Amino acid sequence: MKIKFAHIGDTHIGASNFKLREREEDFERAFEIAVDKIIEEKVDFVIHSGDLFDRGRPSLKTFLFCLEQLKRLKKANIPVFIVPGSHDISTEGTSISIFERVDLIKDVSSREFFEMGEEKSNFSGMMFEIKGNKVFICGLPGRRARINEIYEKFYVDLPKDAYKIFVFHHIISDIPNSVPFSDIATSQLPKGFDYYAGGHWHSRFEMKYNSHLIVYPGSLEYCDVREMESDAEKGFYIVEVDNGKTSLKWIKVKVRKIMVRKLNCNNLSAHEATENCLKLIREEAKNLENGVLILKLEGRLKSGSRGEIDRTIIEKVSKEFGVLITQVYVSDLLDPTSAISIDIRSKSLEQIEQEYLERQKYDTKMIKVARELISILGQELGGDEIEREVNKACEIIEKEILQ
Ligand SMILES: [Mn+2]
Repeated sequence: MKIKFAHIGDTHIGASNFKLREREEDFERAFEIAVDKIIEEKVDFVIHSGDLFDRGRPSLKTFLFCLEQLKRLKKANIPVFIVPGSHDISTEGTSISIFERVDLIKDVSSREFFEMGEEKSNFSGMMFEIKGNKVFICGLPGRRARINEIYEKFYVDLPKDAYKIFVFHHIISDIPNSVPFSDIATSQLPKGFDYYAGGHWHSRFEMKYNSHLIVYPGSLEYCDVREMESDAEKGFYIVEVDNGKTSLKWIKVKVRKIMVRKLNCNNLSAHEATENCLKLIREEAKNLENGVLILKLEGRLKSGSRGEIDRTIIEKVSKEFGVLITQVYVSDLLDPTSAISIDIRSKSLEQIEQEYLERQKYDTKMIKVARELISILGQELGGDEIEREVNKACEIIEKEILQ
């Protein structure tokens, strides 16, 4: 058995960042590049694990763009199988059903999903033959309501002689840091499939499940700043099955440069912090090539307030130097007198001290000295001891800071 398919997901066509038309075009461009590569790779079919569109009712422009791309796949004789994701569904249904009517896409999510009974529900799937190989595809749409119950009751008659793919748009508990976003325990996934095509989680993730593969390609473009910070790459998978062995090839898709920088503003005035932002923009502009720059300011200002970081001049210089946009975040920047609040539940005094000093953005050396001083000054001392401890403190400061 030899099968080759593409697994893509969370393409969010129609999405944008910072209300920029350019970023909306980037999402389209990413999809177009993916379609180019899919055609180039001559795959047998495409699996899309949901969130084709960013909204249940995409704009006409977005819809027509997607139509053109699906037509290209159709022309290349590559069928597309999908489950609607959470973003594809609106109160009126899903726009994907329009593509289905004109035979450009096949929704493999079970119709029985909405008519579930009390007992085990027998879900159906789709069987088709490609180059003499049988492939069975079955899936669930990206709905949240009663989702645990639905997975518990999920039952499907699996054919023996087919390659079996389960397509779903839910977050499993085994994805690191997915809590509190996970929808189901990994063990709730139905057994017996060869490939589990996941969507809804926007970062690339692969794992083994009863010696088969669970795969999330993640989103095709950076949907928000968190993804810009955490994900090095975006893309999708080409999956090859050869005599029962499934292998994955990652295809990177990059449309625009995105750079995230942290800027320590400890002991700076608001004006100096702004100057540092400008300096960084001037230095990095040539590497950015009309890209997106995210500046995260942190530490405690010496004077002025975080509201005085001059975004107007930052935007102006950013444009002058050919950066598409510079976004400045000040949520981790402290004003000279603002308090730091720390959740102290189930933490030791040492942990609280450490966290407090880290939040102040002192470097490791300073934190070490501060901890020593706290411990010295925290003792109840008398007579000679005081002088001895003060000398000790001075030594530490001299050794660690003044040298
Ligand atoms: Mn999504």
